[in-house]
Amino acid sequence: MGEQLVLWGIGTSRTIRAHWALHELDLPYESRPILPRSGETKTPEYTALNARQKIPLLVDGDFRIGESAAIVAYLSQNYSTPEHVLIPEGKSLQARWLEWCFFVVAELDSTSLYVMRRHGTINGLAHIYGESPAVVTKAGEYFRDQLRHVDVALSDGRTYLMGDQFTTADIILTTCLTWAIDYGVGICDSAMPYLERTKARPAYQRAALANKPKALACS
Ligand SMILES: N[C@@H](CCC(=O)N[C@@H](CS)C(=O)NCC(=O)O)C(=O)O
Repeated sequence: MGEQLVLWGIGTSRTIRAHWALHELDLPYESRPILPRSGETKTPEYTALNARQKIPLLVDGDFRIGESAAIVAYLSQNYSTPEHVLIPEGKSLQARWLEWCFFVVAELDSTSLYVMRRHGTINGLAHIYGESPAVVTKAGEYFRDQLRHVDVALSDGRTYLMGDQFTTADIILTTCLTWAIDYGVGICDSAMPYLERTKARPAYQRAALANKPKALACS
């Protein structure tokens, strides 16, 4: 484990999660900068690695894992050190951490933002999945409604979702908030200073560079 970490995929709000966790944990890795909707996830070489034909994918020796939230959880569980930790200690705090991770992935990403992307025309995939302004509007409203729970959590003055400790739940949430802003969906008041804090982290800055395509090659 850890002899050679290889991360496939750049350019999306899902791929940056894995780059960010690697940088937070200060792990050396090799980046294979393939892009979505470029044909690069469909090549025989990549399909042999990941039959789901999606990015990101982390290869750790003989072990391979996809799904951005699972990748960052895997990295934090296996590579946290006393200096670099991305997961809280103790059963109940770990359960709470998982709850936040699932909440952000299920309610903010998959049910809301990704639905907007699938059926939207602005930066969207309506040409593939069908245009539906009503669905986009409803998904945006649902996002705002679910964001109330984040607002309540952040309004008690805590620095990160779990309190003082930065965890992978913050990585996933930050990418969703950024994605929402890009889509013109308003975010809650407490989220703006929160985003400033998370994005000011040096590991985020490095990950953003690592995740950036050299030339714009995807929509
Ligand atoms: N739930 C997955 C979603 C991964 C996903 O849908 N990735 C897209 C890019 S964001 C992809 O690889 N699509 C295939 C392609 O465009 O070739 C995750 O969080 O990792």
